[in-house]
Parts: sequence; C-alpha cells; structure tokens
Amino acid sequence: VIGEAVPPAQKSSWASFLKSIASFSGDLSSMTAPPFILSPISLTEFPAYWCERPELFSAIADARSDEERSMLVLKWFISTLKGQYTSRNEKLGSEKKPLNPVLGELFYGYWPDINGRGQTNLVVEQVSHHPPITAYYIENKAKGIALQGHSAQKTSFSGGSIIVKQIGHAILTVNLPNGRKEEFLITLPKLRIDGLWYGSPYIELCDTSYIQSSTGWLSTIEYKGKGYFSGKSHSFKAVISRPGSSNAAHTYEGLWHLTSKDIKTGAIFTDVTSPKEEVSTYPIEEQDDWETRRLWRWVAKGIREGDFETASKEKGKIENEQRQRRKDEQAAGTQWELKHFEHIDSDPIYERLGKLLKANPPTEDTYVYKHNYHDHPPQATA
Ligand code: CLR
Repeated sequence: VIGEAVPPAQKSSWASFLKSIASFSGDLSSMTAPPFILSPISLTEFPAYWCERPELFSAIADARSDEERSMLVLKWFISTLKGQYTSRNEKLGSEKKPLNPVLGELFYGYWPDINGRGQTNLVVEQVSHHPPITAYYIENKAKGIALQGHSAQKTSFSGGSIIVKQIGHAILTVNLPNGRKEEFLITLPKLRIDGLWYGSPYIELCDTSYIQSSTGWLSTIEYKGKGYFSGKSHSFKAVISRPGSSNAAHTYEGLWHLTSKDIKTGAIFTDVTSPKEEVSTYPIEEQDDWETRRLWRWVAKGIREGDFETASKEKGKIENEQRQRRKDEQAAGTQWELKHFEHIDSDPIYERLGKLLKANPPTEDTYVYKHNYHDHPPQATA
C-alpha cells in the first residue's frame, strides 16, 4: 500500500503529490506538498554542511605537499557527505521538502576558533528565486582557506524516484606559505530520492564527481547504492591520480556515512561516526529581517508544532510581500541588488581547471563573493 509512513489523513494528498511530480520536471521547490513532508529549514542553511567538521577543513592548510593536500581535501569532502545527504533523516525522520528561499535571503554563521584551528565564517545568499540558486562563501582566514560556490538543482522523475542533477560547482582556494595559491574545482554528485512510495524519502548518491586541483592532482569519486561494489547503500570508491596520469596513486573505499579505508594499507581514511559540529549563529533578536531564521520564524514554528494553518498563513505573507516587491521593481524599472555576491557569466577558475578535467560543459557561470561581511551581521542603524 502507498504511504506506510504517511499519516492517514494525508495519504490521498501524498498520492496526488507523487502523481504530479511524476508528470513534471523542473522546479520542485515551488510545488505544494502535504504538511507531513515539510521541513522548517530553508535551503539557505544547507551550505553549512560543508564545514561541520571544521578541524578537517582547517587541516587542509597543514599539508606538506600537493599530494597530501589533495588527500586532505578528499578526506574533508567525503566527510561532509553524511551531513549533506542524511542529516534530515536523522533529525526530521526522513528527507523533507525544505523551505524555498526568497530572493535576497541570508544566512550567516561561524565555527569558533578552538585549539588553534582558526575561526571559520559562513556567508550565504539566495541569489535567484526562479530558478532557486544559493551562493555561499566559507572562509577560515587564519588558515588561508576559502570555499566559494553556488547550488541549484534540475529534477526529473524516473522509476519511482526523483533524480536531482546538481547545477553549480565549488572552488576551494588554499593560500600556500610560499605565496602561491592552490585551487580545487569541486563538482557535485547526482542524487536519487528513493522511498517516495512509502512516504519516507531518503537520498542515494549516483555516478561520479571530481575534485580537480590546479597542481594537476585529481580525485575521482564513484558513488554506488545497494547491490553494487559492496552491496551496501552509501558506498563510494575514490581514486587519487597524479598530474598527467590516470593511474591510481591512492584508492579508498567504504561507506560515506560511516567509515572508509585506504585499500592498499587498510588504514582508516574517513570516519564520521563521531558527532559533528553544527554552525553557530547569532540570536534571532540581533538578526535583520532578511536572515533566514528570522524571516521564516513563524512558518517554522507552525511546521514544528503541527499548526499548519499558521504556517501557511505566514508563508502566504512572505510570498505576497515578495510578489509586491517584484511588481514595484518592474514599475520603477529597477532590479534587485545582490548583497554579497556578483554574478559573472563564466568562472575563469572553472574554465582553467575544467580543461584539466575535461569537464562538460566547458564553462559555467558563477557568483563571486564581494568580501563585504565582517564577522557579525550588520546592525540595524537607528
Ligand atoms: C542542496 C545543496 C546541498 C546538498 C543538498 C541536499 C539535499 C537536497 C538539496 C541539496 C536540494 C533540494 C532537495 C534536497 C533533498 C530534497 C530537496 C533536492 C542538493 C527537494 C527540493 C524536495 C523534494 C521533495 C520530496 C522530499 C518530497 O549541498
């Protein structure tokens, strides 16, 4: 039967939601879904998943060679996957439909400086509403490491699952002691959302993603679910190859949500069984009206408390305000201005590193961070 995990009163609405996504491709975020599947968290909060093991992020700065740096970047990357792709199941019971951010929505956060690892700051801005695009910048200044990226999705439906192609890429920049800069182009895996029929969606990763260093070192990461290499879900195999060679210098295999090993030595490579460290934020009272937790506060409260009438009334208010704003802009012939990012049609770093990787497509647009955020959200001026 449909929807084992769906509350009885919402079964028919879940069935029609599934029917509508089966015959639909494009922007899932704007579709109305039954209340049980709604998450109180906006997509602008998701970039925080990149740094929930801040010691692995900052450790990249301590590498003694290009080879070791590529290993540490891969280790950090693999260790973010559990948070990125399974944490809603752990926290909310299943994958859920996040709040669809408004244009200009912001999220600021940080991971404090503990044991000399340096403070890491996070700046996120919703840079497009139609289609939804989220830009982010994560920087550990003391260690000279920064991650800049943007994230969008293209969804389709196949064999009862939602297939999500991730659009966008991330660039990790590491300042080296000799004044050089090493850059890493990070591409993003494809997702399949399974378990829809039962009403308990979860993510499996598929295909391949890459981390291409400007030094030529390349990580190739292959993702498999149940019934492949190990037969287990959330399996991966990663190969690091030297500049100009396709032979494996290092090979790692395992489960990205638990542990993985170096297949030659048997040594543990990643282990994410210990608790992660969620991003710290500033109190809602100090936030401005565009900051996600303040903006969605009453909607989120409604969803958390099962008061969906209030949630949808409050959501309506936000959407109406947005519609009015777009109309006013159109009438005035003005355009919404991004606060922290600048859009460029072609990312020069993607172009340069994409060539080494033979990336397809050869160019991508991007959102460049303006370096105009300083440790604390701007205070409202009285
Ligand atoms: C956003 C970027 C993050 C990784 C990530 C994890 C989960 C993805 C999310 C991204 C995009 C939106 C997403 C979500 C899972 C479900 C949700 C695809 C890629 C869609 C819009 C909601 C589907 C609704 C069903 C759950 C019913 O780094």
